[in-house]
Amino acid sequence: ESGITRPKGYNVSFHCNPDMEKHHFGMTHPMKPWRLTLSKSLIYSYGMSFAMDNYVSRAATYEELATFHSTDYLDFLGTVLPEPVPRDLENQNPDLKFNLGGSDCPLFDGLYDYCSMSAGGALDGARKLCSKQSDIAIAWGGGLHHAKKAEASGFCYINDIVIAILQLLRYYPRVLYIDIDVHHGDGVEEAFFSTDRVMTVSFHKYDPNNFFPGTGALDDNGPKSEHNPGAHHAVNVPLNDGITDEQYEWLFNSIIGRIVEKFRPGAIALQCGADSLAGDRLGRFNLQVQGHGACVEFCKKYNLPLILFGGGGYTPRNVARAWAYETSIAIGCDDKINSTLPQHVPWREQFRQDTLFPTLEQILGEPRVNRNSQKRLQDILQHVTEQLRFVQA
Ligand code: VJV
Ligand code: CA
Ligand code: ZN
Repeated sequence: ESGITRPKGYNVSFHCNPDMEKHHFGMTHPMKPWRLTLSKSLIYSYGMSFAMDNYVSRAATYEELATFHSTDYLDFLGTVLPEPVPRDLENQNPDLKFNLGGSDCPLFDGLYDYCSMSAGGALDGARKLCSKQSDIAIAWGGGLHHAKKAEASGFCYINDIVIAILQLLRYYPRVLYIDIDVHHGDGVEEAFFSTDRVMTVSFHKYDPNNFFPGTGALDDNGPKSEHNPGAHHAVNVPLNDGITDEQYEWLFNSIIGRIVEKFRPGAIALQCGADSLAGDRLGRFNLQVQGHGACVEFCKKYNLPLILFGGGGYTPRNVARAWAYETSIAIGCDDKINSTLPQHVPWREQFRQDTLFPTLEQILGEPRVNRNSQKRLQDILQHVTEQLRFVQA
């Protein structure tokens, strides 16, 4: 008895495929598709599946992948086989084709199936929005924002987000893309650099020499070449280590509020990378599950067709908490679920604490020093506000 009911006249579709989750990037690689299994186990244990339409994602077809990716790249991706790379050479292999086979983007068994399922879920979700069969679509297996037209990058091979947004653009004149992964959403930004029909906004840790991918400075706002309609349509929010829920929420709400008002999107695509949470293996922020979820809540309030993607997230117990909480926000049952984890959730010991909302002390022991001054955050908001003078709906 979970007490979770389906809201009338309001549909959330949930897209996943258990076959995707069994793939391995390698024993010690930080990207663990298994985190999707842990997330679902929490979502199902809370009884949320009864309040959603659940779909097993199919693999996207070659033609669907080719709406963004080059056929050269797809052909190679479809035929390469995992090849053990000698340990001492893996970081200095000089001629990786399409950046495939290094330590960030290794070749593994079933790679093409893994990628096409991730894209299939995202694309199905976008189609549910277009057909008005759902109000919010969820594809936690997607969100692979670094992949380029003909290049793998940062654990991402196929850019499911770009493919899903291209689908949304068939029905909606303008799409707003928001990216709260701790890394810069460079692949999505670049894909839509020359159109004014997509506005991309990424919040990320920025340190060009020490943090991947090194792009996404405040004044990188799209090529300002003479007749580029896409100029000014890339918003970048570069942040420092240790940002807190309170600061992030203020900045997120202020920036997204202004953008929605000016750009008037017909749909919102939100990448919910969970590596922006405190205690992430690769991340640097101090966000808690509540602060991360507040971004989803804020976007939902506009009552626009909304698609939620996964993305990064390298401490699986925190990823599962965030995506379970955000699923509850999408459904509208966040006020009904118990903050104590369900008694019978599989892998309960993985979670360490039995709460959905661990405190910073529980997560980190000692919080990370916050290197974001209020002055700097105000300057960022000021820059974005000025940038928006060049944007019209
Ligand atoms: O920083 C980098 C690139 C290097 C070269 C490769 N070495 C391993 C690391 C430095 C310059 N890559 C980043 C990529 C981050 C991708 C984030 C993806 C997302 O969250 O935005 C969306 C899904 C990086 N940071 C950390 C690592 N790579 C890393 C890779 C490993 C590893 C440990 C750390 C790969 C294999 C193994 N350990 C065994
Ligand atoms: Ca980001
Ligand atoms: Zn990331």
